[in-house]
Amino acid sequence: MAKVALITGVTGQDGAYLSELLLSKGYIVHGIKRRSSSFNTGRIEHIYQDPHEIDQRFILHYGDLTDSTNLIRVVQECQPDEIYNLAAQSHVGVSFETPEYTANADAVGALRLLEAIRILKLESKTRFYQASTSELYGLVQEVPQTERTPFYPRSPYAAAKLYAYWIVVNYREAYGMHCSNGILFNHESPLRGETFVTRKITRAAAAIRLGKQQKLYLGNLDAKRDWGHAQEYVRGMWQMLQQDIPDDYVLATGEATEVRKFVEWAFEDVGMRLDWRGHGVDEKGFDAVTGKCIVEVDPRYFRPTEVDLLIGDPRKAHEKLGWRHETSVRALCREMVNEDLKVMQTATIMKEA
Ligand code: NDP
Ligand code: GDR
Repeated sequence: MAKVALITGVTGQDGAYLSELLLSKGYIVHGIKRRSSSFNTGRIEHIYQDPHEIDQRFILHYGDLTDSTNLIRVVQECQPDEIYNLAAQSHVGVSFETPEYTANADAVGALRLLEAIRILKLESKTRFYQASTSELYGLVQEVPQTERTPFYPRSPYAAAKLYAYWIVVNYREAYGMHCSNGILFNHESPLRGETFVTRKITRAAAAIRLGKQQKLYLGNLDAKRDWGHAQEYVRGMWQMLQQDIPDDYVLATGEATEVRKFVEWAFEDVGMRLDWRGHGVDEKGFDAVTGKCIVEVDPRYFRPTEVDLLIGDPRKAHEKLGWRHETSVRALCREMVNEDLKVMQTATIMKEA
């Protein structure tokens, strides 16, 4: 019998890679997608199966993490062996503008799914993965951060994810459910959402190289992140649910890079060298050959409270899951730039608010 998985957030970066992985392992994969006025399935088009096909193994359901009746019905229909809760309002900056919605989807959404499992009496059948995050660590308490480092969330997003983290631990302890938190550090790819900083940078470098954009406006260039490749991180999610005993795991590379450095690499990868001038809000990056200003700091992208440094210690995942990252952040940047050079040949530039 093929295993059945349900993925929320199936149309997102991780949802797309996880669907591919589970299909390659012979799973039947159900995904929850939101209704949208335009197509939002671009990342999963290549695995989409028409509902009229016989032997359909990839099945999409309309749904939303803010709608419990919908979630209960979808879980009842799929009877999943594994649920991966990846859906979220996942943008930290945007969470300051939509804090209530973020709490509803990211915190209560996780609770709704756990309750759906209980209401349907699937506690002993269904394993649960929660997309927890390094943003839980927030204000630096310890470096590098492990499963035991205290949390100090610094945004409505992180505070919502903190609730989700603890409700998962509580349902594991209270009801003996197989629930695990993956505390994942930033992971990127050519499928990364266009407003997260790495993709914003690689798209802009490609567009500026091709003469389709003049300037890249960014926020805090000093922030440091532990960036890995999303395709490798979804493997870790699956490995967590294959363990006999549920637990919480950090997935990270153990290496942190400044946003400024990532900008330099991306422009280097399109054959441009940056010459930085000024400091803080005045800081600007000039193309060393033409002398044109191509990068500028815009305070609109600063966050009311920032997370300065995230660097993870993935030793527990190495030892217990046998999980390891493979792609270096330098290679990740190059891969994203190369893909964006292809995308940008035909793309129209969308302006970020
Ligand atoms: P994305 O933003 O790419 O994808 C989020 C997904 O959630 C999309 O499919 C989106 O749908 C869906 N979604 C948003 N709100 C709702 C809702 N109310 N109901 C149902 N679906 C909804 O995120 P990633 O793939 O990068 O991340 C996956 C998860 O992992 C998220 O929970 C994120 O917070 C978490 N995480 C991500 C990390 C990273 O570095 N990528 C690191 C640590 C944690 P739509 O396509 O319609 O917008
Ligand atoms: P993050 O990712 O907040 O870590 O959350 P993001 O790429 O948005 O920011 C990383 C760092 O870059 C700084 N920054 C900018 N960020 C954006 N988005 N746009 C800019 O113009 C810009 N300039 C500088 C940010 O201030 C920050 O310090 C991601 C998401 O995927 C979360 O869902 C996930 O939980 C965490 O990673 C781990």
